[in-house]
Formats: sequence, structure tokens, C-alpha cells
Amino acid sequence: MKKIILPLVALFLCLSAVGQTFVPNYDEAAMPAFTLPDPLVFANGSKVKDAGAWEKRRAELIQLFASEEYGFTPEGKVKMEARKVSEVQDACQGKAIRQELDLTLSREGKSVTLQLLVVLPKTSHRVPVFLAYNFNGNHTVTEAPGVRVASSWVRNFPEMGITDNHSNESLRGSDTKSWPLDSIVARGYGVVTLYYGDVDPDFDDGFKNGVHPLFGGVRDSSSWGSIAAWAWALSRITDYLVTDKRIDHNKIIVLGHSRLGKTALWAGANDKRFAIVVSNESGMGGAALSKRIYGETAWRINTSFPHWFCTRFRNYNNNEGALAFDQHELLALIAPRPLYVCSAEGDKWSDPKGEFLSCVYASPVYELLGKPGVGTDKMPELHHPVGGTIGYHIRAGSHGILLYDWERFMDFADAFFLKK
Ligand code: GTR
Repeated sequence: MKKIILPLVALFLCLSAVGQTFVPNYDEAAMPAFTLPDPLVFANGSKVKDAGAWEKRRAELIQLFASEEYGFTPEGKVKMEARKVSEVQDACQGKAIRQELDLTLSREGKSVTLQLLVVLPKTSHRVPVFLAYNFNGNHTVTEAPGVRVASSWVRNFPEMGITDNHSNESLRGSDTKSWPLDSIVARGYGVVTLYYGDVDPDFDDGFKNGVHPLFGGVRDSSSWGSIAAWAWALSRITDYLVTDKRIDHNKIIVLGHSRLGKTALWAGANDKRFAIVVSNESGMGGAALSKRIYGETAWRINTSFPHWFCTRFRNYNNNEGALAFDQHELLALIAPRPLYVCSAEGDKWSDPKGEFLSCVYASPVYELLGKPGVGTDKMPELHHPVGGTIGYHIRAGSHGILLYDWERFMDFADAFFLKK
């Protein structure tokens, strides 16, 4: 008997050590009691009564999120150089112009090059664009043979022949389902995308690669993590996009799925040039309320991805109740700009209800600023988008970004961009 028990105990200890025994809570009844902080109350207890006071409270919240969760982004400027690498006039069945660009960011003798893919409908007027990272390289979002294979570090994917952290042709067009470019262009929207690993490779390397080294190596417990770096680069790309006369600078939509949805929200919170912010199934550290302890938790995310947040965020491991803020306040930072949040029924890990409730609790800030929020506190049915200046839908299916989602984002954006 001992012979069996001892190895079992050893296995259990081993698995616990690497966190494999984590059992997510999917039971509303098992959630702890919690009180959400009111976005319209300053840390000192005084109330936010008007738009002017909200700007001050907004600044206070940005400091709080930076210090405790995403980390502070350094203030220094980078030099930026754009170089056109390719251009075709017949993309998307002849309806779009597709360009590849190298955007090189340099500082203190170091540089990082981001490879942008820009797909814009052929038209004589300026177009609205979605700015969104892709997960596996520009060559995965289209089957077009000319688009470069990602050259920076990628996750291994042995089934597809990727074993040395370098991508290759086998992934070309592998994610077109998430990137319905023809349909997007047909509705008059452009897409600007790049591989997020160009900005900061998604593994824990002590912040030695990607854009972090441009700002020196000194770090403390509130220094920026990878999400903040990815968010910062979205703003640098926007510095470039506003120089492109084919793009409507007042209609740049920042969008992201999952970890990149967390990124889009933090980018949208910090940079008011993003006219609309879209979070697709961003979950923990994104749109979902942390204090609900439903699905992914602070401990789980900080353990799986120690490089995403600042190290101070680990203080909330199994201790979400101690957070002085919650993610509805991240959404509120986007007010009064339009914000769209979406969930998938099968993506319980991201806590769909927690994402919806975040919209509900961010709404009073929109209302203070004279805009309707999400307009209901009742979780909508599947495929029944709701909302005013905050839009929300939940669809059937699992974690992912589909044509259905894109169509709803464009319906939402049309409602703001096309109105007189
Ligand atoms: C998961 C992670 C989530 C989400 C997701 C994704 O492993 O736990 O927070 O970000 O990855 O980005 O696909």
C-alpha cells in the first residue's frame, strides 16, 4: 500500500507546486461576498459630481491601475521610422489596398521593428480602421502568399511544424476565421494589424527582449508588464496612423481578443485618440470583475503569465477582496467614448457574467458624462446585443473571435460613425 501512496503523495505535491490542482469556481453560489468600489467616489471618500471632477478621479484611477495591476509605462519618447515594404492594389477580391510596413521604434541605441499589415478599402474618402494585434503573425490572418511570415519569437506549435520558436509557411492563412477581412472591407472599414510578439514576446524572460529594454533595465514592483508594453505600442502605432491621409484619425477603433482584449482596454483607457474600444472575451485582467472569483483568478493568471502584470499585482493572489478597484473602473476610464464588450457562452474561464456586470457598474460614469451606459442590468440572451454607449453581446460557442462578433462591432461603430 505504502508503495502506491507515497508516489501518489509525491505526484500530488508536484502538481500542486506547478498549480495543476487549481479548480476554477463556476458556481455563483460559491462566490465570496464582496463590495465593488464606486468609480464616482474618490479615494478620500468625496463624491464625483461633474465632468471636471471625473477627470481628476480618472487620473486617480489610472495611477491605481498602473501601480497595482498593469505597471507604470515609462514616459520617455521613442524615435519612430516607417518604411513601406510592399503594396498590392488588388487585396480582398480587388476591393482593398494592402500594405506591409516596418515601423522601427528606437531609443538609447536600441530598436525594435514592428511589422504592420494595413488593409484599407479602396475609396476616395478617409476610412475608419480597426487596430488590433494578431496572435500568430500577419501571414496567419490572410492566405495571400506575399505577406511576410512573422520573424520574431513565436510559441512552438509542433503539430504545425513549429519547433524552434520561428514561424513558417505552414501557418499561412491559419487564422482567417478570426480575421474576416473581405467582410470588414466590404463594410468600409480598414484593418491595421501586427503580431503582438513583435512588441514583446509572450514569455517570461525578465523583460530582456521586446520594447522593455528601450527604457533601460531598472525595474521595481510597479514597472510595466507585457500587457502595458503591448498597449503602449498601440499608441505608438497610432502616432504613425494619424499621419496616413487615407485613415480617418477620429475613427480609430482599438480592438483585442483575450489577452489582447485586456491590452486593448488598457490602451483605450490611457489614450483618448481611440474613438471606440472593443474587448472580445478579455476576462480576468480585462473586462471581468476580479472580485467575483469566477473562472480565472489573480493567482492563476499571475502564476501562468508572471510577465503580464506588474509584480505588485501578485499581492492580490487569493486576495482579490483587498483590491481597492475592480475592472468596471477600467471600463469607466474609457467614458464617454463608445466601448463594446463581448463574451461567449462557452468561455466560462473569462466569466461572461462578470464581463457584463462590469459594463453595468461602469455605466454611472457614462451617465454622469451625459451618455447612456449599457442600459440594462439584466444579462441579455445569446445573440441579443444590448447597450447605448457601452455595447455588449454574448454569443453561443467558445473562446474566439468570429465573423458574428466583427459584424456586431461594425454595427456598433456604424451607429456612432455614420450618425450626422
Ligand atoms: C488564457 C488566459 C486568459 C486569456 C487567454 C488568451 O490562457 O488564462 O487570461 O488571456 O489565455 O489570451 O487566449
